[in-house]
Amino acid sequence: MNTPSTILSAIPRRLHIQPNHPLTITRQLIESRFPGYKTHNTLFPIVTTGQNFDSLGFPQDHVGRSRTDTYYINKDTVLRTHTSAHQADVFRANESEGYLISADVYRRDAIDRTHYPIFHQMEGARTWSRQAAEKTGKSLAEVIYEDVARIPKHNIQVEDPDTPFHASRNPKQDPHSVEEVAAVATHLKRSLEDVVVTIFDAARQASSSSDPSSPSAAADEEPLKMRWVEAYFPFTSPSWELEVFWQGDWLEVLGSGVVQQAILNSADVPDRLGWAFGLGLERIAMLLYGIPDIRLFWSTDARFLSQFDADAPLKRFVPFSKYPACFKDVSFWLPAPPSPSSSNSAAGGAGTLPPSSSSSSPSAPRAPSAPPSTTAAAAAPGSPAPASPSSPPPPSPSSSPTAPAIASAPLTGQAFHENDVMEIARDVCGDVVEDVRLVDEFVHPKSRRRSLCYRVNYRSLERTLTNDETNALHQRLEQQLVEKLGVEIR
Ligand code: FA5
Ligand code: MG
Repeated sequence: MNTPSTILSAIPRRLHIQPNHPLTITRQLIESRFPGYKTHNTLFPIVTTGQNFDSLGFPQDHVGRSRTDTYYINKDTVLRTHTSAHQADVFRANESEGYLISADVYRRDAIDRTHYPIFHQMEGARTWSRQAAEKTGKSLAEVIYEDVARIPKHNIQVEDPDTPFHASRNPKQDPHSVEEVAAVATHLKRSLEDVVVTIFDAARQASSSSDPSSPSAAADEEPLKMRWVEAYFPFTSPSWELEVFWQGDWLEVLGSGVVQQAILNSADVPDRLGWAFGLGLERIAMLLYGIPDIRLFWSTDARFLSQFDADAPLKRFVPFSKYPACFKDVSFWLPAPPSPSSSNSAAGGAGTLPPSSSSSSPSAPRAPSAPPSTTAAAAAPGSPAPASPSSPPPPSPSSSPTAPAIASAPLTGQAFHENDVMEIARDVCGDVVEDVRLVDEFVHPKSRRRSLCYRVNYRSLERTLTNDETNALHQRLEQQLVEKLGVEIR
């Protein structure tokens, strides 16, 4: 069990089904674009490792399974890290050709404006039956293209390099023909582009009808830009992510792909094939309303909640204030490796480099400050490695000679991982921590000890913090880092 009480106590909140909550309104708007799809909105968040990982083809040594990334309840059960945990069960129930699952998901992850340890995903899938197609006398691809023609058209230019196959990362699955994959991919991409276009149209309409002097009205007049980027997931091939240009950078909104036939076969629906996606509901709601910070979704402040009404025309979010930020640095020495004889090797020991969030985070790119190349390379919760269209997948962590970093450490609980700092910050400071980032690292030339410096940005969304208050929080944070991680404050 590595799940803090702050996380457990948030489980009953279920923001995505609260009436008039922006996540609920966003969910319903997306659901309206998938008529006939069966919706599941109350699936229980504690699942088995079988559901979350095994059923989806995650290898045993996959970093997504580690305690640094995932909240365990006990050794066989976790807080689901993604809605894909329910794929196999819902495919097996075989109640409809398409389904949508919306749910709270849990991850130990970075802290910034677009990442939060609990967030909400919507999973969608659409499959077609080969037998049913045969009976029509048409090819399966033809049947799928007829369905493509029913998706509303848009005239937005979408960047799509359209390189579906990659020999090792995204091979064509044997049972599928090239034409079938192209048809499934087209249906998938048009369906999801339609979602984003719908969101942007709604946002634009809301802006133009709101007070023109309000800052959020003008802020998002940018034309919509989106692009498809090759991705990797153990449970789809080929796979893509969709990114949207937002506030100066590319924001990843979803992962998707052609469902691994093995999953459908073991769910007793071998006759079916199709696509699946998983999107971040907060990310979409941020685009829709112009909500600037993911912490706001958890606010119980009436100045936030009163701005959303499912029955009224959509209005852009009007930030109710911007309180001052307070930056404080914490520098510490990482603990020495457990045994002195192992100090000549950094591999796997405490005190090795923390992985950068773009290479280890099970999630999306760090906020819009990251360059596009890293945003495109972010790994999936399930991906063993960032996928970049030009490079082969890196070797598995245990065999990598060049990256003896933390991702490869055996899970003894002693190895330092950046996510531990993030979690302690959340635990001590709650939602008044806006952002935590590594700003410096240093290796002592003689002792070879490694020191890290993190910059913590304190800012409440609801009030001005006093100096005494931030000082006290920062001191507690330092204490907890010492107690829980064994570091030495510099
Ligand atoms: C997944 O979770 C896959 N299960 C998606 C999928 C489903 C792929 C079905 C293929 C088929 P990923 O880790 O990229 O992928 O997360 C999906 C989306 O969740 C991201 O694109 C992003 O929009 C959102 N997301 C990820 N991490 C966070 C976070 N910490 N806070 C808020 N949103 C997040
Ligand atoms: Mg991703």
